Amino acid sequence: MAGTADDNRYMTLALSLGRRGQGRTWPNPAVGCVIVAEGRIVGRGWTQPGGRPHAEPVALAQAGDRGRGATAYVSLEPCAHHGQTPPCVEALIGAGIARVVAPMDDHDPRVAGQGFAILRAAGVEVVTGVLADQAARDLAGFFLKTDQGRPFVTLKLATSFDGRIATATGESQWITGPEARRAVHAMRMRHDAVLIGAGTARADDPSLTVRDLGSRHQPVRVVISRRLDLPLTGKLAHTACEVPVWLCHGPDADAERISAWRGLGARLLPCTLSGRSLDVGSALAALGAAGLTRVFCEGGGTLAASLLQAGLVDEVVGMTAGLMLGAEGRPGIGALGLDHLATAPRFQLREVRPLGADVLHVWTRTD
Ligand code: AOF
Ligand code: ZN
Repeated sequence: MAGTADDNRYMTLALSLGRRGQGRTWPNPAVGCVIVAEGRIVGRGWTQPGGRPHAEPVALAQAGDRGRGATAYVSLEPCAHHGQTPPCVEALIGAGIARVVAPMDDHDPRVAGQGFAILRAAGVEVVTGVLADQAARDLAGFFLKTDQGRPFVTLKLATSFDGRIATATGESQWITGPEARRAVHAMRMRHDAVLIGAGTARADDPSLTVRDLGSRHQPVRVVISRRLDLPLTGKLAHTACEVPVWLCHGPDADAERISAWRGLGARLLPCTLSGRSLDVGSALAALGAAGLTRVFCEGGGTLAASLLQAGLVDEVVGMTAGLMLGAEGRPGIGALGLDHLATAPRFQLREVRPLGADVLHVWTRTD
């Protein structure tokens, strides 16, 4: 059954509440819930950090007795399984909710359709398919992890007009302006992890933390480094105890380096090789198995090219400055080994807007 205009309006709110949890609910999805009684919002909730409590009990607790006979808008099918907490369907039924509106089935096999079936069997009216496209975008990371065992990958490219990330001498600060930098920090916060290649870790000594946004939440910092030849004295090493550092390394990484990083507090994820490089597919599989749903890749060019070649980039966020660095500048994307246009990775424009002196453009994969 299709939803009404009101259903769309309240589901829009549930979706935006759900997005508040993005980056901090992994391995669980970031779900939102709104309870509406007689045209008034009586409860709001979203999945809490670490994935529990789920969105529904938070909203139901706010609604209290006003939940009786009300409609619950949930941005994903309510769960049906007994985990560490009782199923949300039981909480909804127990609170006397008369109608549940949701965009789509959960992909978790413990739920997958069961949640809706239990609600219907208890006499609750269930409406599905409301704003399903938007929900699928918001929850894409959770669905990819569940269905394919890997997180959603956003590739960020802050470049000159001609797609360069540094001059030939390696100067890279600052190509884009302060507004773009702030936007990058906000985007980092909505991802479970920030991902870079070893070359970027060596060249930039980045901290990859979220600063100046009044939040204490920090995404996991992931470095892909086949041999673990990363400085043990840099910012990542110094802060590995405070903000998680995970290292994806190859089978030939030095045992002493492995134990040195472990001693610093890093988590080590052994991966396989593809030719002479670390297989990015195996790295993403390791990250998915560790529970990550959304990864924000910040370079460099070699890692960006490997991900694109493997068809593992789901969204590209471009920030482009009005600056020319020429062919001698370092490219944001390394060689892709392409012969034909037809085989070039292609993306579809989803959003474009000015960002200070720069332009922000967001692209999604077309397949
Ligand atoms: C909901 N509302 O807010 C979320 C749901 O490990 P557990 O017991 O917390 O369950 C995790 C599963 O619950 C997860 O795989 C997904 O199917 C669902 N997440 N469900 O009803 C929520 N976050
Ligand atoms: Zn639940």
